[in-house]
Amino acid sequence: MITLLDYGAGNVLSVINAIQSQGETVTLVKSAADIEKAERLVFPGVGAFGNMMAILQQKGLVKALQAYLAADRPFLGICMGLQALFEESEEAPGIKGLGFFQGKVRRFDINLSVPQIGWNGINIKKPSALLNGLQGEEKFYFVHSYHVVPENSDIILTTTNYGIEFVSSVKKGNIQATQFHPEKSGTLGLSLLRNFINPQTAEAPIPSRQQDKTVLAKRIIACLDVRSNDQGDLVVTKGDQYDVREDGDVRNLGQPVDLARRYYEEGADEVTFLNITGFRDFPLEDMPMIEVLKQTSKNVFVPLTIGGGIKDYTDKNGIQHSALDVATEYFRSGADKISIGSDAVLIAEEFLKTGVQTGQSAIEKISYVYGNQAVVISVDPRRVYVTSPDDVPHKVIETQFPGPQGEKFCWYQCTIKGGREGRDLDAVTLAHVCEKLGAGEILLNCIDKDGTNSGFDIELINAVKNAVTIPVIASSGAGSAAHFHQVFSETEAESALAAGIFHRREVPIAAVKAYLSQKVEIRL
Ligand code: 1PR
Repeated sequence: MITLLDYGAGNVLSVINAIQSQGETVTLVKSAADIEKAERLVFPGVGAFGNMMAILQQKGLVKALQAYLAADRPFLGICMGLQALFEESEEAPGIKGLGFFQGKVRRFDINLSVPQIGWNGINIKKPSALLNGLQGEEKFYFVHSYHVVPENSDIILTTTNYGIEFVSSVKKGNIQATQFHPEKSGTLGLSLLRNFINPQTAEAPIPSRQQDKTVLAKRIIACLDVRSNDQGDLVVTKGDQYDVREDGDVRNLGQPVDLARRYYEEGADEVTFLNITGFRDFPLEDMPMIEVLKQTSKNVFVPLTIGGGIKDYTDKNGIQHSALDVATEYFRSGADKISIGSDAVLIAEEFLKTGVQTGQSAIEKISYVYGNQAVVISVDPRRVYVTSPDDVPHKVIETQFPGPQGEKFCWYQCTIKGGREGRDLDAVTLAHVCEKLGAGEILLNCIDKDGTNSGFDIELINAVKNAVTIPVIASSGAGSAAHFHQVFSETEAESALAAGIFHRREVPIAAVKAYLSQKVEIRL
C-alpha cells in the first residue's frame, strides 16, 4: 500500500494511475494521522512553491511530514516534492520549506529556454536500489524552472545538464526524491516507481555507459484535434487550413482515447488534445473531454496537454465559472498542461490597451496556482502580406515566399475561434505578452500550413522564437521526417507537433525518430 500526499494542485491522477499500473494500491492523505501511519509515502507535486507550502500549512501536514522524514521512513518526492524538502526557494522568498535538507531552490539562470520542458538524461553519482536496471543512457521527463542546490553533496543521487549541471535527484537513507517525473517517463519511469514500491536490498552500481553531459531531447508531439461530429460522437478530426469538413461531414480519423494510446506506444514524447470547438461550449459541461483525459491517463504515461474553451464563463443558470476552475478540473482529470487559444488573444489585447497587469487574467491566475510550465498558449496565426514594413503597426518580417502580388513582407495575424475571426494583433507580440503574463510554452500553429504536408513555417517559428525565452512547439505542415529535421536545424524550437501524417499513418512517429536519430538529440 502506497500513501500518496495530494495537496490539491496539479496532476495527481497520473501518479495514482502509474502506481496502480504496477499492481499496487494507493490511499490518499486526508490528515496528519495518515502520514503517521503510512508505510511508504509518495509526495508528487507541481505548481508553485509558495502555494504548496501554504496548503501544507493550512492542512496541518508540515509537522507530520517533518517527523516522517526525520524517522527515515520510505519516502519518494517528485518535482515539487523534491523542492519542498529544502529550506527555501527563490520562487517564494520568505516562505519556509520543510528544511529536511540544507540548501535552497534556485531559478535557472541560463542562456536556454526556461522552463526546461522535456526528456533529459541523468548522471548517476552513487549506487541506489531506486535506479536499479538503468544503463545510464535513459531519458526522463522534466518540467521545471527551479532546481535544488544542496549544501551537502553526499545526498546527490543524480545530476543533469541544462545550461548548468544541476541536481536532478537526491537520496539520504530511505528519503529519495527526483526533479523529473517518473509517472510521465514512459516504461522507464514505471520501472523506477516499481523499484520504490517493491524495494530491493541490492543497490545497483553506477552504470558504466554514462555520458559526460546529458542533453535535452527535441520532443515529437502527436496532436489530436477533437470535436463532436454531426451525429454527436466525439471524434479525432483533422482540417486542411482548419477546415475539418469533407463533403459536408466532419472528418473522422478515430477515437481520442484509442489514438492517444497508439501514439504513446509508438513513442510520442507528448500527446496534445485540442477541443477545437471548445470556444462554443462550456468545458465543465462538456464532460466527454474530461472523461477522455481520465481514460487516457490510465494507460498513457507521457505528458498530456488539453486545450479548448479555457476561459471565464457564465453558465445557462447564471453561475460564473473561472478559467481556473476549468483548468483545475482538467489537471485533476490527468492533464499536465492546459492550452489557451482564443482567450489569450483577448487577454493580450486588453493588456496592450491598458498596460496593466491585473493578476486576474486566466494566464496569470492559472500560472500562479499551477506554475508557468502548466500554461501553454496555442496561437492560430495567418499570413497577411504587405508591400512595406511601414504599412502596418505590427511585427513585419521579410519573407522568402512573396505574396500573390509579389509582396516581400508579411505579418502573422492572430485569430480566435479556430481561425474564424482575425484580430488586430500579430503572433510575435502575442507570444511576447503572454510570456510576460506567465505562460510557460508557446504552441505555434500556422493556418496557412495546417494540413498541407508542405513543411513548417520556418520564418514564423524564428520570428516568434526570437521574441520569447520560453519553449516553442513548432506546429502545422509536417509532411515528412525531413521536415522535422529542417525545423530543428533551422530554428531553435524545442519540439515539433504533427497531426495528419500520424493519423493517416503516412509517416509513423518511429520513422520520424529513426530519421532524426543520428542528426539531433531525441528520445529513442
Ligand atoms: O480557442 O482556447 O478554445 O482553443 C481552441 C483550440 O483548438 C486552439 O488551440 C486551436 O488551435 C484549435 N483549433 C480550433 N479550430 C481548429 C481547426 O483545425 N479547425 N485546430 C483547431 C488547430 C492545429 C493543430 C494541428 C496542426 C498540425 N489545429 O493543432 O494539429 O496544425 O496539423 P498537421 O500536422 O496536419 O499540419 P480555444
